[in-house]
Amino acid sequence: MHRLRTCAARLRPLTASQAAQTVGQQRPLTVASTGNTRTFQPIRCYSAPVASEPFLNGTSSNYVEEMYFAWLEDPKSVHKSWDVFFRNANAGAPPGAAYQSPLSLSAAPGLAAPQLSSLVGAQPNVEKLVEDHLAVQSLIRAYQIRGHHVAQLDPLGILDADLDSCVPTDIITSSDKLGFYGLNESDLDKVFRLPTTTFIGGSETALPLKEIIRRLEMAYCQHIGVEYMFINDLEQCQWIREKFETPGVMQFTPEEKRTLLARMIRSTRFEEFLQKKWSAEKRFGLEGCESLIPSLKTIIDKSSENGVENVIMGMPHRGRLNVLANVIRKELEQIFCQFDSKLEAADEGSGDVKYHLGMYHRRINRVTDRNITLSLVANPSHLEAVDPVVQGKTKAEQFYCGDNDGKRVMSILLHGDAAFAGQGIVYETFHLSDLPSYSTHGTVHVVVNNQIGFTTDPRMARSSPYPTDVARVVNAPIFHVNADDPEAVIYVCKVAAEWRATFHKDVVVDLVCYRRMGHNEMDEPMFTQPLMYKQIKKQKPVLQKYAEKLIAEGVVSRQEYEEEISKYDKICEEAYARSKDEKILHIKHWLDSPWPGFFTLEGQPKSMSCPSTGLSEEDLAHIGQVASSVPVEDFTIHGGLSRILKGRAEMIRNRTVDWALGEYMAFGSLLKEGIHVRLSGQDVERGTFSHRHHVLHDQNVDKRICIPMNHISPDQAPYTVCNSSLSEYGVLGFELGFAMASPNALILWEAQFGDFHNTAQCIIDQFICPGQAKWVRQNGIVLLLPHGMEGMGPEHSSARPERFLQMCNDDPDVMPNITEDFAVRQLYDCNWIVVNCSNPGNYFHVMRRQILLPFRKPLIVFTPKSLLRLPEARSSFDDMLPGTHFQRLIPDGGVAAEHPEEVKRLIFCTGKVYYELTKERKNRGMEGTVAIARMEQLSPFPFDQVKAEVERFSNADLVWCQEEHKNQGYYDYVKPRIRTTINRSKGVWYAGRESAAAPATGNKNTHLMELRRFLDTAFDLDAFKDQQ
Ligand SMILES: Cc1ncc(C[n+]2csc(CCOP(=O)(O)OP(=O)(O)O)c2C)c(N)n1
Ligand SMILES: [Mg+2]
Repeated sequence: MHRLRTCAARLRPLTASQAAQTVGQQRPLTVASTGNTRTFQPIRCYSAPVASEPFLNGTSSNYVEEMYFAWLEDPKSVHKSWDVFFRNANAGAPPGAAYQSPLSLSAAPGLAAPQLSSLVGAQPNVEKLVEDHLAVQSLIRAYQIRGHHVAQLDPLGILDADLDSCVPTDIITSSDKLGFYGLNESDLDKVFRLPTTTFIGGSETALPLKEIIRRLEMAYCQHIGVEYMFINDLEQCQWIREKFETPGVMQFTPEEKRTLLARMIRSTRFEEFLQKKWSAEKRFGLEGCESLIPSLKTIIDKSSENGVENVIMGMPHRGRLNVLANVIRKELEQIFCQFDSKLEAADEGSGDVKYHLGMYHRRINRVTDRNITLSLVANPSHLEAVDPVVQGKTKAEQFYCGDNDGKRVMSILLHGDAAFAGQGIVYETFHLSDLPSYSTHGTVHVVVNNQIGFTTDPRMARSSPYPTDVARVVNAPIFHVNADDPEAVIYVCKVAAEWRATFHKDVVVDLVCYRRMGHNEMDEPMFTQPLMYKQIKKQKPVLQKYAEKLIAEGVVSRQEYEEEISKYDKICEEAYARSKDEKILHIKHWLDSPWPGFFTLEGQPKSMSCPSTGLSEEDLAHIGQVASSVPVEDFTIHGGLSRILKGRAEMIRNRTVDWALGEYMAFGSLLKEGIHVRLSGQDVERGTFSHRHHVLHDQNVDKRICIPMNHISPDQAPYTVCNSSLSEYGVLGFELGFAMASPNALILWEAQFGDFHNTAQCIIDQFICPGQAKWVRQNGIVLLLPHGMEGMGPEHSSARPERFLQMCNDDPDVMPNITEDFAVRQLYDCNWIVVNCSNPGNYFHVMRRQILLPFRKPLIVFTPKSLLRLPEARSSFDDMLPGTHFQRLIPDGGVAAEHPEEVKRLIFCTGKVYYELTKERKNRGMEGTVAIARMEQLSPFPFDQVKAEVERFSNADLVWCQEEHKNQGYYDYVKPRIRTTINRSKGVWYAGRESAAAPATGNKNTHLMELRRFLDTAFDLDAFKDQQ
């Protein structure tokens, strides 16, 4: 490579002064382009040495580099003139002097390189030959790069799939375009040697120009448009060229054609059946893109042949029911009963519309006779939001089965054209594709490109030529295909699956199709796309076209074709009849991720209790020791880190933990118990606040790292800690998907600062909060959201607790029955758990509880910033020993508790403000009159413990104190619940910042003044007198 670069560097064009010395004859070249005639500046100086030729710029120099490679392997593989040129260049000829016109093309091989002094000398015939060969090679390259622009991709024949209506000037769409290359019609019968970077020759090494153009057109300008020349890997480009350029490569056996026809029949007749039975129901039919079904089946068959056992899919509304029926093979009666509005749901929760539900199915692949598991991940309406979720689930399945390179588990993502181009999450997901802790080793993307998004034309929907251009960012090849040519579709799908199996990189299949109906079956498309839909009405359905083709070819008879149709119609009718027997809808039949053995057979938790989350003194000491040492030899850590580790060792000696150690104890103990822990997010390895240091870096050896958490015990589960890409939406979606795969793992996503979670709002609103209610599947993902008003300005301050609390499903106005298992039952009933721990001991417990609970719920944790290092905010081992557990509410245990009847005020608070309140109380000497209770679990609300605390301080008034603004934070959530707890017998007064639009001030002084003000209120026992 180095030699090539050196040589290529010598091939660069001369500087202006060098060029001036060598300028020879210059010929203006005229070429006709569509419509007008353009005069080009001279582009070649043929009497000048090769080195001053513009063809050595850009793409051409790549071409020369490739030729140089080929020459290195076999000097005979390049034209004689290039052989001489490379020999001279390699022999050290100065720039501009390496080119020599060969004496004769038939000169004996092995001729010694001529003296450099004799190099210059023009031989017009030979020059013309070299010139024409170069022209032909440029022409081949032009087809490889731009052939897809003229491919016939649109089945309707009215739109350009690439929005770029101009025809490239260097593609020979008419014979006058030959002039662009300095060629003319008389050259068409001349034979040209083919470069090594094309496969159009098959076994031939030279072809007449006419045939070269014909073959290029066959390869690049028919129903397949291949976009790949941006890939900067020669091997990958060659691989693709071979697949598409080799003559006759697209051959199908009659058997394959019959299978394809049968699949087209299923796809088409399924939609027709639904239309017939439920003509007034939305189903987002596939009409116009029926070849999607055979396309997916081909990808799956081919992947199964290559060893894939598990395929995880994500897709939008379009054709989803068809995919469930004909790809995943969900029982038809189950699908049909979803159309019966009278059936009652057997499961709790809201359920979801039929075209959002997920599915999991294990079966034998009929083509390969191998077991295959197919799942379709449930998703919301929010287009593309499921993409990272699918990737996370795929990664997890790969991880848990030890599939390190994606040979056994893969993902397929389907997209609509408008959504693929428009939704930023697509880009975020692509950017995860090659990151070590996020890669799924290649995803096959299939775009249902019906050239419309609801009512919007592509021209109004995107600025990129193709809807698929986003995939270029990761060098994924893009295969555009006219979806009305089912064989072309099948071929590209085979290649896509092989690409994934060979290179383990993403690939895109762009099914250019149309949408026969409106956006849904109720919609009138003629309002907005009248001409397109006039054409669509005339369009013969693809099944009919393909059947006629096969009948004409004699592959099937009309009778066989009709029998196949009746066979499938009968299957549908029978399933329809069976669906009438269904009395009840079971959403749990639509689970996308079964958790075998975790629940009872009826799907219930195995108990309604949670064991103590405490840990033995030895375990605490042992994990503490790992956390404060470097468990590998000859590893030099940074001096500052040594001090941190010493500090940790000192704390462990004193049987205390700070926040980082508390977390270490939680993660370390779970790992020891065989629970995989995965912590992902921006800069999580060190920790945004430089407190965590889970990955140590050798100061002397580049990229040498050590993860002490993986040195806790020999048979522990692995710990994954990974700095993520700078994405919230994508990465949180990914971790949510990861957490779906298994209940026996603690999966955490940490925001850099809590407020950044809102760029992942869709994952929170659409998946995490209502996921179980919509799709039955529980999820134990943990969100760590740094939160706290510390004078850092409007951003970096608030994780927006109010939003999470507003979405909790518990009723503020109903006092629940306090039973013995109340605390666990409440957790079981909630949609998510929201906590704000004030000390590391409690944080440790809530992390462990997350796994020791017999069910899974999302956990939202507002985590501290300044408390990470606050000496008062440490915990003792005593708070973490066996028998201890998470405290939902930490009651006042100080002076106030000694004479509770003397307490005049009970302040409820949560999180960091507790330390400001206790300091203020001490300063004011009010420890006997003001009690402070910490609400550590905000939701589900600790009704029982709040009640006990209020009853204990029966003479006290009640204040909720928070550092957040009044319209933010927790007040609106806790106030009605406290009132319900006390049967509305007292008021709940507010001490905190006033309502505001921004979460925090940017001015430090204002920040402190606000703090002072609300502390004054909190301790002014007369403050609320007027309001009583
Ligand atoms: C994030 C998001 N925004 C808007 C919508 C509303 N919507 C539903 S379908 C649709 C058009 C989708 O077009 P396309 O991706 O091309 O899929 P098609 O329906 O054509 O198959 C829109 C805008 C949505 N579902 N999700
Ligand atoms: Mg569309």
